[in-house]
Amino acid sequence: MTKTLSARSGGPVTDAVAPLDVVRAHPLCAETPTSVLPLAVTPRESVYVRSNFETPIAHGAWTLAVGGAVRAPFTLSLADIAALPMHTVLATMECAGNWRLGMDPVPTGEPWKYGAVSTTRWRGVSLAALLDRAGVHDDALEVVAVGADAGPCDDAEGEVRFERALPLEVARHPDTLVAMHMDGVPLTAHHGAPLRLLVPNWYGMASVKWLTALDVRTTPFTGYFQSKRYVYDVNGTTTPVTRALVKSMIVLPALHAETAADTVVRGWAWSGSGAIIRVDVAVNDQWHRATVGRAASAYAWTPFELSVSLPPGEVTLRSRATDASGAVQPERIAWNALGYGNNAIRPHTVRAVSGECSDGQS
Ligand SMILES: Nc1nc2c(c(=O)[nH]1)N[C@H]1C(S)=C(S)[C@@H](COP(=O)(O)O)O[C@H]1N2
Ligand SMILES: [Mo]
Repeated sequence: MTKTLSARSGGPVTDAVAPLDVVRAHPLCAETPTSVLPLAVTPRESVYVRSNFETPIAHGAWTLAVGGAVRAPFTLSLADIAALPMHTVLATMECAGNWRLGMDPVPTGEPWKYGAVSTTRWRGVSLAALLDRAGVHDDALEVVAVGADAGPCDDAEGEVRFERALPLEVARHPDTLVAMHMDGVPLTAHHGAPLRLLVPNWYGMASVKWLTALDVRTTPFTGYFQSKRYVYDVNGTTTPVTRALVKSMIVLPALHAETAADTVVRGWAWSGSGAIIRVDVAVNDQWHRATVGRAASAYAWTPFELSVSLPPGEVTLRSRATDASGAVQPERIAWNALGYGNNAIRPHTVRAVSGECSDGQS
């Protein structure tokens, strides 16, 4: 490969940050603001960002190398990739650390509230098509996606690169993309320009940004971001973080907002292990079955709503989603040291006011 890469250090964060809730500026970690969470498709500039290192800058032409346990390794330019058949996938993507702040005690790691989740359109080439062209060996197990970003990490020596393995059957799924576009325009730097993976149904860490290589392996990958991070660590026993756990989020009336007593509670539910088949909503501990709508795609969050008459004053709402695999959101999760996968039911308080003096859901 001809290019060399260096990390962007310091310097101003781009304009794209304004419509995000910044958790950390360097490297950029920023949530989708509460105000746009009611939208089915997240506005482009408000799609959450999670970067472990500064955004890498390419010197020279970007290339993607496909190799490892394959019959015919090859390297593609961006123009080569742009000439291949592409399709669009509308998908909800959530960071595995989303709602870490809701864990007790709060684990170390980025202090995410509930906005590290967005839904947007990704356009790219099927990873499967690239693997087929390379001719994957029969004994292959996984595909390691290599990012251009690297840097120092706690509990590791030297520079660590962002690399993650995907099981071969997930890598071969037709909607696992090597994406070039988000929401109809080329990827922005923060979202992985010029190339990234998009792995529907999996927590965000699988969707490797700034993709430079795909390395087919016959033995399990044990890199830093595979075995030391993005693992559920319960009393020292670790299991990898994979698919997004079933979850839901009330978005209207907004958290802490004043609302008319007669209102409609609305929200989103999603899961990486099956369609959402049921959502229940509690009003001060009294559970009701909500109406589940249609998701805009098989990988996008599903709307739910419940018409209610709230008692006046402070009201605690909760939502609980169930997916087709039978998975249900728990009241509490098993605490894990790195704070991943918090899909516990989250209390959502609002203030109900009766009749005329209300100004609705504003
Ligand atoms: N190369 C690289 N890819 C990466 C990351 C990273 O730090 N470096 N972060 C991952 C994590 S943890 C998440 S949640 C998603 C976030 O993608 P986004 O910033 O486009 O929302 O990117 C994933 N891909
Ligand atoms: Mo993440």
